[in-house]
Amino acid sequence: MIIKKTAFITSAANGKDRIVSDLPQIAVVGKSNVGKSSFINYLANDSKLARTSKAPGRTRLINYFLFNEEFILTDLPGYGFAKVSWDEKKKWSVLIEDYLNEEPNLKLVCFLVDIRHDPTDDDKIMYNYLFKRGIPFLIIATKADKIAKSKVKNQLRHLSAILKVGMDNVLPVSSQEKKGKEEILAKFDQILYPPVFDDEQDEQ
Ligand SMILES: Nc1nc2c(ncn2[C@@H]2O[C@H](COP(=O)(O)OP(=O)(O)OP(=O)(O)O)[C@@H](O)[C@H]2O)c(=O)[nH]1
Ligand SMILES: [Mg+2]
Repeated sequence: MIIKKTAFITSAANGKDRIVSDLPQIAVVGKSNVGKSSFINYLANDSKLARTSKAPGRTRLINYFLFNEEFILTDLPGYGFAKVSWDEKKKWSVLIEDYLNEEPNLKLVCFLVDIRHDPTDDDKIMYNYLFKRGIPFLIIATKADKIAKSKVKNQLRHLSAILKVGMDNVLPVSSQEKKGKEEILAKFDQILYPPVFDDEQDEQ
């Protein structure tokens, strides 16, 4: 899949602002500052599409982006950011949870974790949630440029063992060095356009 055209659609601060569209959706989740918005910009090849920031807690709404007029990528608020009031945390977690629970066209979650660190307690909550709900997800290990190239494979193996997913489902990415998106876009292709086999032919 080649991304040729992207556009910001809108933001939602609560459930009633969420958009209704027949297009398939792919959500990007992960702790605050893990690199969700940068990842979206890297996929889009547009550093200004989603707002990024050195300070955690930048994305506070659900932001919807149209990709190739084919699917919608959603940038969700990051979780686990300590310097946010309890009320605001509650508001974000309801926003995230309701979206994951209720969005009928959600096809895949890109679950971002920092390649350098073990999953946090909040990551484990998110993992359990996705797993229990049977939402397909892909683990994306961000900031791969921050560790030596020779260590990347070991770290992916380590993350896949902790999260009990096959190595195929843990993909490294560096939005800064612009590396890793081909494998991720190939997964998007697989999910959005699964092969259709003709049953009748099998029976002949
Ligand atoms: N070295 C490096 N830095 C990165 C990479 N991706 C993101 N960053 C940096 O990490 C910081 C956070 O990036 P964001 O994309 O804003 O993170 P986010 O997950 O959207 O954060 P919230 O919106 O606060 O949840 C910024 O300073 C980015 O420049 C990467 O691949 N490599
Ligand atoms: Mg963000």
